[in-house]
Amino acid sequence: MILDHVGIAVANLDEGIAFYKKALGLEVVHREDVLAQKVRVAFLQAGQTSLELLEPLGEDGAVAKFLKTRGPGLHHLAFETGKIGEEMKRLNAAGLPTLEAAPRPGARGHQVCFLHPKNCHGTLIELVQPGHQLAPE
Ligand code: CMX
Repeated sequence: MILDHVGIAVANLDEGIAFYKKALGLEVVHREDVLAQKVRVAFLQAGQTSLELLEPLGEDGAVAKFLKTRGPGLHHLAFETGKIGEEMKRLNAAGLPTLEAAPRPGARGHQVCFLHPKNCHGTLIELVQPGHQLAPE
């Protein structure tokens, strides 16, 4: 699978963006509030992949909890698939349970699911299926 993006939790999105621009010359290519995930995100292109900076919206989302308990830094790795439903079935059958029973909407109109870091050697893994690859109903 192709690495789609690297998720990085930050306390302040604009300060995070300013750092990656100043330090590495990375530019924002997309910004969005993902209310279902309780995050405000910015994607910064980094060659063939991108960084997703994640600032929590509110006190009780997954990223808010991550920042409180672990501080800012690497939050997840996201891999692209054209067949997220099939990949979920394959993973579940292989004893790697996805956190969701079915794909759910994520940033950029993509469908996403997650694997718990405890089952992935300490790293939260996301699968993403770009919206334009969704099969017609
Ligand atoms: N990476 C590595 N370890 C993590 C982690 C992460 N992102 N998030 C939590 N953990 C660790 C905790 O530090 C804790 O470790 P210890 O037991 O050693 O202290 C353990 O996992 C906690 O597990 P839990 O009780 O299940 O924990 P949480 O309530 O913290 O939930 C998780 C963790 C992965 C189930 C939750 O964050 C989740 O559902 N994530 C998926 C959704 C998400 O992250 N959305 C935001 C991104 C959205 C986007 O990309 O747009």
